[in-house]
Amino acid sequence: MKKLVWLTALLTSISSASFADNWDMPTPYGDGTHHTQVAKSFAEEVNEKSGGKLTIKVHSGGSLIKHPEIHRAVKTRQVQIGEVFVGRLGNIDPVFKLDNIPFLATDFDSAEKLYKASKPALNKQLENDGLMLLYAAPWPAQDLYSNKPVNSLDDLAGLKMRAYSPTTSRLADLMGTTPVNIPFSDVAQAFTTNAVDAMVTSPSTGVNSQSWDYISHFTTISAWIPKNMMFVNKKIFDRLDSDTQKVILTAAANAEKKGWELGRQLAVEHTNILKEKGMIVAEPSQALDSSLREIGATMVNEWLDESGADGKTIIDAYKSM
Ligand code: PCA
Repeated sequence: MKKLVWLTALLTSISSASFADNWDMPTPYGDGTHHTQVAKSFAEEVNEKSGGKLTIKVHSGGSLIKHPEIHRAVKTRQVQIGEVFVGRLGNIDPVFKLDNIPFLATDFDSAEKLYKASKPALNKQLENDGLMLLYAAPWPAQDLYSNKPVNSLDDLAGLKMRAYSPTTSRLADLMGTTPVNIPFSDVAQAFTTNAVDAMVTSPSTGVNSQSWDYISHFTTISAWIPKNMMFVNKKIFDRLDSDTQKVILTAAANAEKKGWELGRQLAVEHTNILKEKGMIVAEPSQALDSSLREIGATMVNEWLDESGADGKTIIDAYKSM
């Protein structure tokens, strides 16, 4: 009898162990970035609430899989779940490019509307690759870093501009600068070795890379509010029992809420840190602002040409909100 009890206990532990899933989650940015903090709290909530059935391990800062490979790694089930910067996928489909179009949605309320308007297309595009969107969270608005005051685009003419997506390369062209693709991890070094002269990114990325050590001027052009998104391989998600699926979806909704709150909060806090650290923070001159807005209008039109009827549906939905 004792043997039977022992055997039953053994079988139970084997079967529950075999039902416990372990997922690896690569993220592109480091632990200091709010996106990684949100990803970690998402994973912790799932690990805690799934009652041991699912454990997600976060591998931040490209430590398991480098940023350009994360989308494919989840698609091919090399890993189960992952995070990417939406605009980076611009060459897969125009809906991803929309995330980096300047002067279309420059404050958080508008950015939330644009997200809502583009979500069906975003979902559809991810589904085409066997992926499912879990949540998306914003960066603070994108501002201009330079080594001199920029009163008009002439002040930037011919400079090397960091780009981080197909859309920002196009922006650099239209600004009369030369785009240079530099991942976040190499930003500080790129400036100190003069591989780039200027960049458009959030105050958070300045703080995360200690921009006051390598650049002096920060102009608050508030050009757009890009996002990172978390997605899971749909087949892998579908294999989970419905309780665990619910746990994931609830944690994703919580993560999205937290991500938007943090984006709004850090936009202010991180700009203040740049000031405190001695960077020269200025609002854009009218000349700079109006020529940037013209470029924005050109880029919206180019995007509409590229994205056709699907793009028009998104922009119409956004404008009617
Ligand atoms: N920081 C990221 C993307 C957008 C942002 O604000 C970066 O510069 O790589």
